[in-house]
Amino acid sequence: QNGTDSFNYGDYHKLKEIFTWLKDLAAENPQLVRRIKIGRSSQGRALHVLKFSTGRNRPAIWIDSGIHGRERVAPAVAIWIAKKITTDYGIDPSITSLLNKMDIFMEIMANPDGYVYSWTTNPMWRKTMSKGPGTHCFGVDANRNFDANFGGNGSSKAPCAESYCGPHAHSEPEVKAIVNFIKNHGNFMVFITLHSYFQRLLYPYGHTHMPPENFEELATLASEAIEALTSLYGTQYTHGSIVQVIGESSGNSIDWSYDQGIKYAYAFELRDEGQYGFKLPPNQIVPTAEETWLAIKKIMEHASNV
Ligand code: ING
Ligand code: ZN
Repeated sequence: QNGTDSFNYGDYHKLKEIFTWLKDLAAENPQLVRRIKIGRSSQGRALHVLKFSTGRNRPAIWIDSGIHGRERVAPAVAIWIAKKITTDYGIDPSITSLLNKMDIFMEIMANPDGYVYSWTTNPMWRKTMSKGPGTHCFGVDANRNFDANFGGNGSSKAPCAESYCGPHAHSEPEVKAIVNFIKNHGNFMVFITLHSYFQRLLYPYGHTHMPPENFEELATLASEAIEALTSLYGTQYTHGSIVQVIGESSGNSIDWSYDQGIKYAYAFELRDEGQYGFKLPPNQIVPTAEETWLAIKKIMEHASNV
């Protein structure tokens, strides 16, 4: 095989193929990319992070995808972006100067168990695959499991619910791995999480109607990011705080990361607006990735210049 060059970026892939791709990308770019294992899922699968770095002790950017099993386009977009970083470093002035100042960490498969279950058994599966006592239902909504008003409005305490927050904050090893990694690192400036769908760019808060301290800055930067995104194919996005746009949602990752001091915390809900929903046709993967990359670069550039 030809490693990551022969990978089909215009299609969805099983976990096994993605894990091979992760390994290949690091092996092909030893100067730039390292693969780090930050933990294991409930079912024992590795939680891998790709580290893009050209120096020591740098402030960092976090990008995760796949925290919800069925949102297949999110990891597909992240895979394209990771490859793009390796091909454009040294060529594209924006990513080159960024990587000369900051590191990028990408956790492409944040919920590998849920991803596998959505391939094998239930294409609409969102949650993790952890099992708790006293119920036949399984799985926790990892994006309600963070310690940010855990268990509050917009999450459910019922184990069978889609938005089940779990027995306690950070009960999910997938969540705990992110929390530990970010805390131990201590110098993340940007936290981006990729979801689908609805074409939205969201920022804190989801657990309170109180605006965060730099709300104006977050909103202005979001509109610039969207403008860049739309410029490519005309895809329309809306932006706003989570409470404004989708209502209360306690225990989510961007509220948690913002309260850790990461002042640029954003969630993308990628294409489309509902025509195909979670089953976005594969021929939209690369265009979605290309436009999203322009928005992500705007956010990273801003953070690197403050
Ligand atoms: N949407 C996200 C969800 O978890 C979100 C929206 C993102 C809420 C970030 C809070 C924080 O509900 C999807 N489709 O998962
Ligand atoms: Zn999601």
